[in-house]
Amino acid sequence: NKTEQYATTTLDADQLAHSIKRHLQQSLGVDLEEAGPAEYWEALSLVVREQGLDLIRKTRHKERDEKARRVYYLSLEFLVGRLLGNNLHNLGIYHQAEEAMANLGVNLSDVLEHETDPALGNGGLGRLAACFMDSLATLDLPAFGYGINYRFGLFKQDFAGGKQVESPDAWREESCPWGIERPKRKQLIKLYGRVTERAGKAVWEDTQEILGMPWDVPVTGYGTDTVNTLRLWESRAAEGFDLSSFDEGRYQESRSGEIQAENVSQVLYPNDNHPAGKELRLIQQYFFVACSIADLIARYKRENGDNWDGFAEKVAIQLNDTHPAIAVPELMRILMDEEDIVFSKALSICREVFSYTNHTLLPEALEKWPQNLITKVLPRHMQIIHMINYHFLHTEVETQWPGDNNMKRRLSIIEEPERPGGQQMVRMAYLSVVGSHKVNGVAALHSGLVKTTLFPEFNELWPDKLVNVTNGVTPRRWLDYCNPELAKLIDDTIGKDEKADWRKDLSKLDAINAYADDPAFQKKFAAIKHNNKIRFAAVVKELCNIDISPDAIFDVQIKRLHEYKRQQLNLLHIMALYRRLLDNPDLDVPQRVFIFGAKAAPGYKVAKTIIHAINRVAERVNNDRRIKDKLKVVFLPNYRVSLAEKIIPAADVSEQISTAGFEASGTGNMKFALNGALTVGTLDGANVEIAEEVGDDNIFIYGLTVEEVAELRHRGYNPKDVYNSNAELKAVIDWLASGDLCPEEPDAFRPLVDSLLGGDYFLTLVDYQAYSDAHDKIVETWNKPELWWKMAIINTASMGKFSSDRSIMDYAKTIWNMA
Ligand code: 26V
Repeated sequence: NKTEQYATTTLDADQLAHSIKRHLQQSLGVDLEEAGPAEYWEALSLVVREQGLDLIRKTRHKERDEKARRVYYLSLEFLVGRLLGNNLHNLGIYHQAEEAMANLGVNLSDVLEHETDPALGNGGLGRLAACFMDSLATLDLPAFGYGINYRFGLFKQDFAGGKQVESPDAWREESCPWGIERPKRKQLIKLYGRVTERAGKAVWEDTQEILGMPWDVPVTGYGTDTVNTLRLWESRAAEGFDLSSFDEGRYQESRSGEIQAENVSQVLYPNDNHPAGKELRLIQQYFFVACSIADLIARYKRENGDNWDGFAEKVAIQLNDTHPAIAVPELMRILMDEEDIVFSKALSICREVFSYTNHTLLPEALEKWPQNLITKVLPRHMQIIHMINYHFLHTEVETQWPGDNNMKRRLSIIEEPERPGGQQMVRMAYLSVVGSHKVNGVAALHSGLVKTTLFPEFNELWPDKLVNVTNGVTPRRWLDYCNPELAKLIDDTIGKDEKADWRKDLSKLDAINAYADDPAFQKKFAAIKHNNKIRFAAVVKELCNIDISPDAIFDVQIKRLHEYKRQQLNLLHIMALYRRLLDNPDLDVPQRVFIFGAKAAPGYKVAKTIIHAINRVAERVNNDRRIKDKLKVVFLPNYRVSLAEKIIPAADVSEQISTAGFEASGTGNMKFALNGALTVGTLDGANVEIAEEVGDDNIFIYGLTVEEVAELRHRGYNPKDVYNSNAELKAVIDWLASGDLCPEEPDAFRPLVDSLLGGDYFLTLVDYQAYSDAHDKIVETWNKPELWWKMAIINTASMGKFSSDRSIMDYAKTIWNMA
């Protein structure tokens, strides 16, 4: 009987309390009397882990019995966030756990606060991967996530004198009950060495070996028994590692000169949108790719035997950006060198299996590796890349553009040096396109630009290859879990029987549109926002010791710090508002709080300068009694998923103000609108689709469009002209440059001022006036509460499209051929 075999978790509060006590005493060895929230957190996590393991096993059996087609999501980052609360929700035992804890005299929310965020990602790309894992399980799709179990996640951030200071995030040291070591599934992978030919076959030898140990994290789905696996690899020294060099007396040399096995999974690279080009990073990429491909092939063979003809029917591999692109030559190598499959067949298998998601158009973020480095670390793979390139240029490109050598040079996977003596570089994006059957962008606008500006020739060659899948976010974490009062209001309004559950079908929210004008509903909606703001104000008081009023407009910009995201535009405007208040302290304006959260890549000078400047302005503004608390600026240190869960439900205004054409999609924009914040934003990324869904009247769109940006760039633009013609803008930039905000280091903000006046690549100054005008409209709207809450409700009600369930169904249909 199937239903019995795959029965749902049904634990009541008493059973939970019993299991919690058992784990406290028998797994953790603590007495009930001495247990604090940290111990209760661990004990409850162990209870949930048992449930997860039980269901993960059942899911695997079911899939094995059904010989299911699986999708493998390869990503260097999974920014999963705290897991206990989310798992309790998904397993349907949150309230039981609340009751169980209450009976033990403990508050569940205090307990949940004891979990350290697993910060295994930088930002949008890693968080998207986590939302996708949630949706894959919720939709009962057979899936594995593959990544790295970093010892150190993204650095922790502090401020000293307003400047960012980084420290290591040893997140696992606290104890992490979620990962389960699976020695049976360990892998041995090779690096370095050389390729020789024997009997007409390539042999990769004299290699160094590294052991990959998998840690499995169960991924629960909402309202389903499906629990998928996130398999994260940890590197270890293999037995015999370095022995050959040891024998030859080169032990010392190789220990210092080459990468040590244990280092490979130590640290997540913190450079969002800018590749570091380091040998260790390339090895990280290959390490987790090689472990994962070997692992999925072994699974395929266990379930389907040795026949490769069925492989592409059972396996779909999604490359999350180009970071795992080395998977293409790795699978080619296994097929050709180990399985004796000829090149052309191997390539067509790869192309059936792989697809690639592009997450950025920023030229500096597009990965290129020196050919010499790949040859050193992965000599056989470099040969295979050459073979793929040769085939691609001399059959496919040649057929499309006969005799066109210029086209061959432009499309080559190998980029020739511009200057003599320069290096040949491997273009990982081209390798990914050539090795995949589908390539997708992450929002309609972005995918259009992928076709027209990033890969126009590929689009001509393969007109069906480039497609769009607009990003989404999981409504479980980003509404149900983080905003329980709003979730309840929605349930009370549209019903919560299984069919109407917006948690499983977010388009159900549309029914809320009917209440947008309803005064009683507006009142409830506004009261919930107010409560969320009170709770968040307490967080701000605790973390920053700043008092903010829940009656103020909470205006929020939380995302990585990057010039293209234009936190500096927000800053310039805040400085102008402050000056307006100083000029006229009795100005009749609502109170406003501007809230920031952002980490800068440790080596990104201008980004760090912007953080410093915001903090200095905050200090000045927050301590100036003349403006009577009409303006406050808060920069929360160490922005991360668990903070986002507290900020987003409390936001009134969502800042999505990137230079048009630069933000591929954005996903924070979706979370804010879902929680009833109004967006001030440019026509960039998914903002365009959000505006389509909510309607132009319910969003504050301003600024240059993609076409206008291109046109202005083409015409040539001098930021000094804008600076000289806008007195307010000139005044705030001069103030920044004056040293007044940082007397002990008067030139501190020079890098920012120079970036703005000497080029202004991201057109901050050009968009300034339109941005300021948009904010005037925000204030005007705030002063008409019925209008404001109507717009806010329409935003929540119109977010159905932006569920990651819809994104995953799009992938399943158009790319993975699974639904
Ligand atoms: C690039 C690199 C370059 C190598 C060093 C490490 C590293 C780490 C991450 C990245 C990816 C940057 C691209 C990225 O995160 N893109 C974001 O993807 C989001 C999900 O699709 C999207 O919403 C954001 O707009 C986009 O910026």
